[in-house]
Amino acid sequence: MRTNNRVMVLGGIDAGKTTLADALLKRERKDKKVKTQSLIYDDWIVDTPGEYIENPLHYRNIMATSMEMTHVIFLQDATNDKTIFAPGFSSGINKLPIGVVSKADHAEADIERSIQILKKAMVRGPIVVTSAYTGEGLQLIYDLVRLNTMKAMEDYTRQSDSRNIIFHGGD
Ligand SMILES: Nc1nc2c(ncn2[C@@H]2O[C@H](COP(=O)(O)OP(=O)(O)O)[C@@H](O)[C@H]2O)c(=O)[nH]1
Ligand SMILES: [Mg+2]
Repeated sequence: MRTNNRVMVLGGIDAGKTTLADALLKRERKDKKVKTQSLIYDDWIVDTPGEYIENPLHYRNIMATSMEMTHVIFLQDATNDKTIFAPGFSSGINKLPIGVVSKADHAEADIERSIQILKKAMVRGPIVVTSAYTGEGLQLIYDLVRLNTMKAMEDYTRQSDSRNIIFHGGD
């Protein structure tokens, strides 16, 4: 994808951050068992270890890295009824937020629950339902990462006829 924009992927351990990054970059990892230990920069995506966001000691590093980004993905695992995001979490990072639900293909996915979780974590912004396995919703992420304002992301969401995207307007 040709863009100067950059996105950092935040989410809990096993939320599917690395699998999503690989799918977006159409990349096959040699050793899928390797845990993400540090910030991984690859092309237009920065993958983060779940430990980063689960440990307040790493917040400074997340904030410093986010300075170089245009967007931040807040990733919620559709199979997980818990979240690592405190209410309003996205407002602490002054970058364009994209809420993403992962593992929509999973038999135990609860997409509505995940959307509600992301609505609490995000003050405002698009929420996209995805599966890195089936590829569903990935095109929406490519499109959103090219956009440079909240207004453009809102307009994009409102004109989209995809069932996999909504715009959360703070309600
Ligand atoms: N069903 C399903 N499983 C997924 C998907 N994405 C990731 N997983 C699984 O979730 C687990 C954690 O994925 P990983 O990308 O390592 O999570 P990370 O810790 O957030 O980087 C792995 O077992 C993946 O195979 C998906 O789209 N669908
Ligand atoms: Mg990982």
